[in-house]
Amino acid sequence: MTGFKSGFVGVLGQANVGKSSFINAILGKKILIVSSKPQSTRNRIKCICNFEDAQMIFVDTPGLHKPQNRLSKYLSSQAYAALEGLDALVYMVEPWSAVSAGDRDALRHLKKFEQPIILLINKIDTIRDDSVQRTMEAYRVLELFQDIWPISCKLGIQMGQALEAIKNVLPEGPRYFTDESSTDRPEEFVIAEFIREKIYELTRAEIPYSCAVDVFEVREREDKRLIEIFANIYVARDSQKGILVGNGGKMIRQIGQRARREIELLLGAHVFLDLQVKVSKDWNEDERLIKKMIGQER
Ligand SMILES: Nc1nc2c(ncn2[C@@H]2O[C@H](COP(=O)(O)OP(=O)(O)OP(=O)(O)O)[C@@H](O)[C@H]2O)c(=O)[nH]1
Ligand SMILES: [Mg+2]
Repeated sequence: MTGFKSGFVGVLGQANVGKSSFINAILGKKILIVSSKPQSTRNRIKCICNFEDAQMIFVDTPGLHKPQNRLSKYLSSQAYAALEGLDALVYMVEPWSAVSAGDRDALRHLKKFEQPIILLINKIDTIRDDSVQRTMEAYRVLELFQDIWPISCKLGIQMGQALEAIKNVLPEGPRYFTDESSTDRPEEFVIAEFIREKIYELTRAEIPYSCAVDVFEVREREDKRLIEIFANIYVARDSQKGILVGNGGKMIRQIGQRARREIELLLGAHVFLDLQVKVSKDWNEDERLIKKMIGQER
């Protein structure tokens, strides 16, 4: 079809600015995990958005941040690696009135990026003064962006305009993905992510950053309308196992209940979820184990 536009659009920015929230909002459903704690996204994840006149494949990335350990170093490197093969980039910030040191650093990397970049200033619902205008101005003078839009993923402010701005810079191209799926990742991956989201929601301090989830079996029962899911949660130390399991198993039960509800919505079926907590000693400080546990990059 002539005039059909398509392309791969990376979404990059500091940790916690709302990159995954933005993609979920555009998709109109929740595929990506969202958390008030930084470093929730660990992988580059492609999400496919179909429109009558366009197909946009958004590539979610781990938030940029100062690396504190091996795992977070790996995450930052994954974010920059995502720039390869993109047709356009969304760079996302919050309305902080100025360009932060972290953003300056990131934008230096982007000087070499030759495709169009759209700046989205998210969370404008949190602002009462003129910080949005000041943020727009601070970024405009850098002359790096094809377009700049203040938005709120939470309240759905100017999402249509942001989407149109992205579509405008995409080339004409084919529908790269023809099936119904919203992501290039297998179902097991999305399920594991939902479990991880509940760990982020319910635990504190270093616990979320010490967990990795492996969904190793999903089976449909023939006698009942039920999907049985078996997953291991790996922690880095024995003491973390105790915290995650909780008193009399209270914590892990709560994680399981919350995750099960979301997985049922995703799959549209009743779910039995079995979670086991295991220790993989210091996995988040060991590059080989990090790649094994979370590094299924494509
Ligand atoms: N007030 C407000 N909060 C938002 C908005 N968009 C996202 N958030 C919140 O910001 C937090 C971070 O959102 P995420 O989508 O996980 O951010 P992210 O950039 O993907 O984070 P990382 O994957 O850790 O880099 C969550 O608590 C969201 O609910 C918004 O428009 N307004
Ligand atoms: Mg994210």
